Amino acid sequence: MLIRHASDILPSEITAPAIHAGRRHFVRNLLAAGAGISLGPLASASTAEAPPFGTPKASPFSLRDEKPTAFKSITSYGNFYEFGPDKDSPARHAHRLRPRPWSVTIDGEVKNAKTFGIEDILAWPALEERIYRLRCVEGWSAVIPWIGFPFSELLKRIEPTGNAKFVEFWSLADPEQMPFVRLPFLDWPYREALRLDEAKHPLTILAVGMYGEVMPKQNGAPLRLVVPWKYGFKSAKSIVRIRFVEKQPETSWIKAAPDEYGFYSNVNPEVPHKRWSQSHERRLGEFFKRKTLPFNGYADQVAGLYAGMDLHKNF
Ligand SMILES: Nc1nc2c(c(=O)[nH]1)N[C@H]1C(S)=C(S)[C@@H](COP(=O)(O)O)O[C@H]1N2
Ligand SMILES: [Mo]
Repeated sequence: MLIRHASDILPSEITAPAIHAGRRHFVRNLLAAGAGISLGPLASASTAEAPPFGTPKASPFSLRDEKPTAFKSITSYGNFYEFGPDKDSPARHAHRLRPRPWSVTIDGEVKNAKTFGIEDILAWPALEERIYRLRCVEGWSAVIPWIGFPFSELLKRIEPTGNAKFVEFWSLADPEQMPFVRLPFLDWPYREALRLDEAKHPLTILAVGMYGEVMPKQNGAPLRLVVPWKYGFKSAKSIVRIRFVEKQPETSWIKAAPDEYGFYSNVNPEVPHKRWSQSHERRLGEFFKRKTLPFNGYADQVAGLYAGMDLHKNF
């Protein structure tokens, strides 16, 4: 008989019933979305359908000892400036987003520019659940069970040219769906970027869901970036374009305030934001602050990407 120790059990297994029910919900929503049908709330858990692409695999990169933040917290508090400037704006207004039909164009320094329908992407076989810390530049944090693909899955289907050194991520900017892109608050469309080696790092994922569910609109449906060692704003939501480029690109936040937002934006408790300290963070739903960890706790895996760089200058 196989006896497992508590430390061998993934958090996702501990929350198995909820996640399992959620997965059925996820799959059901995907099927409905693919067929262009909008469904009401789940009538009963017994309406389970067979997954069209397999169940997300638990990932060895998942956190094991930290409890996921409440789904309610992470879907009701956040930033998505296309829907307004307040922390509750995304939850209030993102219902206007239409995540189907949806396509993502891959272009720039690639040998084979391509446009993928979201259904194509959802059919990629490497779907995983990844439980990651998220640290926002404003000082709050969360632990989120994402569902997604390593960015390298895209690279299996796209061949960058030798000139590709950086990758840009462009969010949708449709004033019909996103009322605040009519205002010049940021340089729209929202654009973020990574160095190619950062994008290729196995921790970098393209997420299509969370908590066993299809991605909520306010969290960046149907496809968003997640880079767990960087501040949350690097993870562009509702992506429509991924562009490989040669030179380090401008990003929406650097354009807005170049002395406050650097290109790297690696979580760093030692480098304060221009207007506040980054030494501590408050986990959504908790009262006491905790210490912020270098690279958000992922230093063992990613510090090598920045060997020899002055992280005070390259913030
Ligand atoms: N397109 C777009 N993506 C975005 C943002 C945004 O305003 N627009 N906000 C960023 C910021 S500041 C954070 S902290 C995270 C928040 O993600 P969450 O709401 O899923 O926690 O999304 C990031 N991605
Ligand atoms: Mo943020």
